[in-house]
Amino acid sequence: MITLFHHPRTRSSRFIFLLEELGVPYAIHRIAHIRRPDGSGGVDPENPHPHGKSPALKDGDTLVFESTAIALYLTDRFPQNGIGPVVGDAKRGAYVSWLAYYAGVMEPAWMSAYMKWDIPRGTAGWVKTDEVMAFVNATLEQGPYLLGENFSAIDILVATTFKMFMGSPLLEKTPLLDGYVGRVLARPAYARSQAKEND
Ligand SMILES: N[C@@H](CCC(=O)N[C@@H](CS)C(=O)NCC(=O)O)C(=O)O
Repeated sequence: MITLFHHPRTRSSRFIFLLEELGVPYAIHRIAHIRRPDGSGGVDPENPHPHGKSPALKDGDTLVFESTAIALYLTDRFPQNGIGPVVGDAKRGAYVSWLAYYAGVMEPAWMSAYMKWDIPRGTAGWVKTDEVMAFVNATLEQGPYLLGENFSAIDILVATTFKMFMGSPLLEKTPLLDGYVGRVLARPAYARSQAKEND
């Protein structure tokens, strides 16, 4: 049995969306509280994440943490709905690259922009958001989704993140991005996930 450790309106919400896409049975274990930037909250001792963060996932006794690892684990474990290219698929390389890029480049890029950290080009392991967006835009111009014709779990991570920031000083709203986010969030699995958000 899959159990998603979830706290409403955090990064774990994306995995309700993914699990709905996969159409497999799962349970949601609500994380009672997480640490908040203002110093409130705290680590829930029942949350198996090593740092008390949201999300975490258990598959029987197997613990999976880190959003991109959870995405890859789930789409490999449940390949039937084709939500992530598996080993042997021509898109597998692009899929794992985008997952790693999301965690290792995109999130640090936006976090450093938000914190106003100046990242000198050429020294950090990531690039600034303008370079990220040039790559994202060029990719989305080729196909409706990041991997081309087919929707995958990387679109869940990226489109839900863009939804949060689009229109703020951190991310300009453009017809291309707006169309992409709208396409991903129009999926019935997203609506079903929203209904379970507060479970
Ligand atoms: N790198 C982690 C980040 C998870 C994360 O930071 N989640 C936030 C909520 S969106 C959290 O649990 N914060 C509480 C804390 O850092 O203790 C992932 O992608 O899964």
